[in-house]
Amino acid sequence: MNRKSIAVLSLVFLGLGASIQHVCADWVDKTITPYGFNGSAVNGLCGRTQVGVSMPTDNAGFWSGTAHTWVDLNPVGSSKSYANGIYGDKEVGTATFFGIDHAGLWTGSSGAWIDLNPAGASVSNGNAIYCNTEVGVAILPAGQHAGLWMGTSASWVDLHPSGADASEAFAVYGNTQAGFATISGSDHAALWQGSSQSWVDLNPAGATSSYANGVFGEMEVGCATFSGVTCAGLWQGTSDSWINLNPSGADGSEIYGADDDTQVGYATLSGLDHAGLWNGSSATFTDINPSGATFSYAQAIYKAGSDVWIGGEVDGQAAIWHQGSIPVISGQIIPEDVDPDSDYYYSGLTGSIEIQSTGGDILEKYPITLSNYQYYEIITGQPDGAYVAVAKLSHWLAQAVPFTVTGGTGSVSFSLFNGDINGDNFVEDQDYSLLGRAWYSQSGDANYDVRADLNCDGRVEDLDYSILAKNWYASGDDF
Ligand SMILES: [Ca+2]
Ligand SMILES: [Ca+2]
Repeated sequence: MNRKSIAVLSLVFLGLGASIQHVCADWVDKTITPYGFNGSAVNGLCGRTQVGVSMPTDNAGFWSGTAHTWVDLNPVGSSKSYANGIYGDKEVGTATFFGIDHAGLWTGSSGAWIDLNPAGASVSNGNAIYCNTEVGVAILPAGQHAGLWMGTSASWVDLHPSGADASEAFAVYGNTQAGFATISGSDHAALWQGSSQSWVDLNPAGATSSYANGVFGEMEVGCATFSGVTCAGLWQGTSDSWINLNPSGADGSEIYGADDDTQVGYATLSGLDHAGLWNGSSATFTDINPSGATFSYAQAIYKAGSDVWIGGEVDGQAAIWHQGSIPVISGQIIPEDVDPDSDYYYSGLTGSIEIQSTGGDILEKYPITLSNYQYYEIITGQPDGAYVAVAKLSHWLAQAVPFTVTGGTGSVSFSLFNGDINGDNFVEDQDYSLLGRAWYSQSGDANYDVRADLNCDGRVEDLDYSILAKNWYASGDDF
């Protein structure tokens, strides 16, 4: 529901797939750059799910609170992509095809990409989503126009105010859209209610430019520039309602998102941008830049009672903040019989993990990518108590292990039987057939099947057969 910051990417390298936790005031933060990437940013969040981008290849994706839960959304044929907004199970953003940006929509997977580029548009960007409405911008023959969609390219509604030089929508809440329109060469924060005619100019008196980056209920948030200083602020529907939130002593500031009575963004303190939050006045600014971090941005906030989550970035790494501790379940998932010299031995295997009640009801399910030494970490929404965790990796059988969540944390580890080549959670005849089809092949051969290479050494041969024979007719736990 907010605008992506123009952040300077850090060259600081924190380790692939690493989750690093800091404490600042009563806010705990965690960086969540996925395995295989060296930087990332959270652009939006809904509940405990975050959307954003991972670098250096610029892949759109989403997380469920940890590096290990990253799901890559980059569509087939796209050279780069960005996920900018999320609502429920829908993500909105932009993907680049043959050098051209197209706005689009996902529902949880890269294959679910829906291209929203309006007819006649040379370029478009999707910036935010709320319920069934997406907002953004398209470059049309008539110029740069703000607009909204309802899930399809054909649903495009042009919001461009009559007489404006350019416009863009950054945020949506209910039937309200927020962004800016360029009037006589100067960018003015703008508000719409679903049509170009509904446009309201929010530019505060005395401001040389302004942007509405976020909206929640009757409140718009963003920034306005006075005498060269960019100041965080909020509005309630009119330019006269502007409240300047620039903290005392800050060189500048900006707000990107809001939920309930809280606004998030950053303030520039002694030349460095620090993530922060406000509660409606400049004096309420709280600096949540982690101790030891150089710079940070808070992009989005989600509040559910006392459970408050903020998403953004710290030193060029995607980050989440939570008040109090971050509730995690962690441990190891050992895939048995892997060649210790294999690349897979240390990291990169993918699968999923379920948290079940002791009665077998599925409470949470997450995709996972293991990091170094088969470590995983997920954020749990479950209260303290007894549970069962079930882990499954590609050609290993599922294993259920009872465990408890105590004080918001749980620890549970697994050792999975190998040999389920077709992934049906049973080692039997079909797996034997697939092994036979790939028999004596090497990585790169036409008949090589990575699933049949049970010990992950790049060859399908006797050692793989031995593993199959050892676990013949074994079945996994319910999953
Ligand atoms: Ca099988
Ligand atoms: Ca092998």
